[in-house]
Amino acid sequence: MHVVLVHLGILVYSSRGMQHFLLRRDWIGRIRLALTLFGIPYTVCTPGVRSALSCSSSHPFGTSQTVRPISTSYCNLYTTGVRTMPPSTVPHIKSRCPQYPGSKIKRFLVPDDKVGWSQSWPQYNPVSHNDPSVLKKPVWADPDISSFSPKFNTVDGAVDRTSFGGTYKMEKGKPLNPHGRTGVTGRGLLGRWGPNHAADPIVTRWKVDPKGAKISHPVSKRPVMQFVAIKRKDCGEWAVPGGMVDPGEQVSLTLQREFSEEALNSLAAPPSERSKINERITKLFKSLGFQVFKGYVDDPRNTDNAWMETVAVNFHDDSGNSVSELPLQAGDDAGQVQWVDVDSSFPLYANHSHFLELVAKERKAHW
Ligand code: RP5
Repeated sequence: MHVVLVHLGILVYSSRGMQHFLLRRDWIGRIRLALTLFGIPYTVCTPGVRSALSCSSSHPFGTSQTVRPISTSYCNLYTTGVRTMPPSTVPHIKSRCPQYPGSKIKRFLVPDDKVGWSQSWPQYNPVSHNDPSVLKKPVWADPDISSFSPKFNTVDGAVDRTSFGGTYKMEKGKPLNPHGRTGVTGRGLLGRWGPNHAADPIVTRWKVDPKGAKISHPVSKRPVMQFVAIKRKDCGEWAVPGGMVDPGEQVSLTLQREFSEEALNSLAAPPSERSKINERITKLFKSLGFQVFKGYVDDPRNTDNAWMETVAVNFHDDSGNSVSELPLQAGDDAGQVQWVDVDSSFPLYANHSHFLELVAKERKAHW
């Protein structure tokens, strides 16, 4: 856990409405210098064994027209054509996967038309589940709801209990998932009652041929991007290397901490090397990034009373000689790490595909 308060930049708005973290303009030169100074062995992992703890089982109900399924596994693959997922317009899908991840718990199945709390459904009888890892009272988790007095919908001490979606409702003293029913009550695997805040760094580059020319997709004719993906140890799915925002932590710091831990394995490095990695990634992330997404995550761990929210920020190496040369090495929650082509057919954890789609559209890249 890192509780460090830093302020890395100023927020500006581009003419396209994208919120930019304008941190420094001279970052490329500094990164080149840093890359020259600190060399760490480069590792590209090969596909391995998929964990039995899967969070991608299929969903028995259909999906709404606003969601474009690209496989029969609704919980594993889908994209949306909208920038955000406001409550009531796009029903969450992975949050309703029949099997709750990391357990034998079966969710009470919720069809699309019964997701919204405004729909009366007297027969709704969700399963209560609090994972043993949460009940052990680790530092990252709240106590049981009956044994403390959290201040919901506000910043409660160091813990941010506000939602990007606005004020969430309470029922019988527990927060209600703003995206509706999930078939499970309690916290499941999540530490916080209500919103659990994360940050997702989307590090991208152009895919180039040996001569350095951009490679275009044969069908879309658009240039192909690549992003740094990790294979999650908990469920074996590929994902953006994101993580939880620690209490009191600035999102900008979470972005670089999680990237360092999961994609550069900074935690396994000796202290002297770790500080070099931190210095290097700090310089790297003080670049012009843009906020791709801020809001609810359709995470398979979500419950009726606990859910994931994130801020996803894109750091793009347009020239191909800064981020692209980072020495990738899987660490912490990541079993593998590698550059992956940005493509709608590549299945990703939660609604991370949606984030990549937004990046591809912003950069006029293949999707
Ligand atoms: C997702 O879970 C977020 O988008 C983020 O990528 C991730 C954070 O959870 P952990 O990786 O820390 O489990 O909902």
